[in-house]
Amino acid sequence: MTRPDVLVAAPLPPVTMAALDDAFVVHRLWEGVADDVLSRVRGMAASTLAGPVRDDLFARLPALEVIANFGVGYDNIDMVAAVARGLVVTNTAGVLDEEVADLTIGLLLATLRRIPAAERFLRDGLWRDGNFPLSPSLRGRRVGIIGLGGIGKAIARRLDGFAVDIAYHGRTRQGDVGYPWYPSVEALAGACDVLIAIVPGGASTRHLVDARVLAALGPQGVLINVSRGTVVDEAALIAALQAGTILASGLDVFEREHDVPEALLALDNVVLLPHIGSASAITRQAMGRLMVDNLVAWFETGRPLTPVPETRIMPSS
Ligand code: A2R
Repeated sequence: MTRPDVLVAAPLPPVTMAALDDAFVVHRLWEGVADDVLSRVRGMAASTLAGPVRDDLFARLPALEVIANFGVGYDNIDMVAAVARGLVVTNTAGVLDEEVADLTIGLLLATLRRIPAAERFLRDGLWRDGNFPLSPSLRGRRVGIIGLGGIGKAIARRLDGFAVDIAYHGRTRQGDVGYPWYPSVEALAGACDVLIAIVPGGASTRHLVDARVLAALGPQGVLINVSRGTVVDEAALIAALQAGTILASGLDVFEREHDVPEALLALDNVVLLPHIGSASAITRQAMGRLMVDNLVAWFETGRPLTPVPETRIMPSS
């Protein structure tokens, strides 16, 4: 069988690029690809890291059948256009849940116990002159998870071990989940003093955490965002942090990556990370493997392993 032509949107880990090169005739978009070559492309490896995949690109790819995304979130892909063109889209659901959940707990504790500030204090030689100020605590807190999906549940499993109360919000109450459900983010915020956002990005979750939610969270409230920057109204968050109407925030994602507002950088009640939720070597390797396997499964069997719900393709069993 001739190897299908696959377009790669942006550089991926070397082991993933090697696997793509083994299975397909690979074209690297960032190196420039002629239109007659693009017209042969049947598959695409996309990634959140590569920026948006829009209809103007699809228009140059008339033979495109499948987009395999490197990442579980696929808000980088114009799904309306993809569905209209009958494209199959896959993500890397499942293989990064535990890694992102680990990072979330690390960010939560770093924010509450002020771990980065404490380390700076020691490195700056200030310990000789006195002890680091007492920090807030996770003890006695109630944690609200916005989006109790694969990653949200992995976070909840960890939090069970920390002896804190847990509640959640999603569009629907989950029958098999014992944690209390709240029908709105604002109601959840009113009942909790930690909020963790782990929903998909895109239009339906844009500014789900806004000024009203932050006001409901209250002056002892802590917001952790490990989902997408668009989920939080960043201007409202900055205002709340500056005014002290919430206590602190830990952010792994931002509205405009990689452009973090100066106003956030100037605050000392935030912990800011450069979108590293899934960014360990082993997990990025697993994501790359699943992305390649999805392309291979599509071309060999017409049944990808982890299609996203919008494409209505049954996964292979
Ligand atoms: O709403 P539900 O009951 O379908 O629950 C899903 C929830 N969710 C939402 N909650 C409130 N408003 C929305 N508009 C909304 N849309 C979805 O988010 C579900 O509990 C959760 C998503 O779960 P999974 O599909 O299993 O996603 P996973 O793997 O946990 O990843 C979540 C996101 C990714 O899309 C990336 O943006 C980020 O985490 O890494």
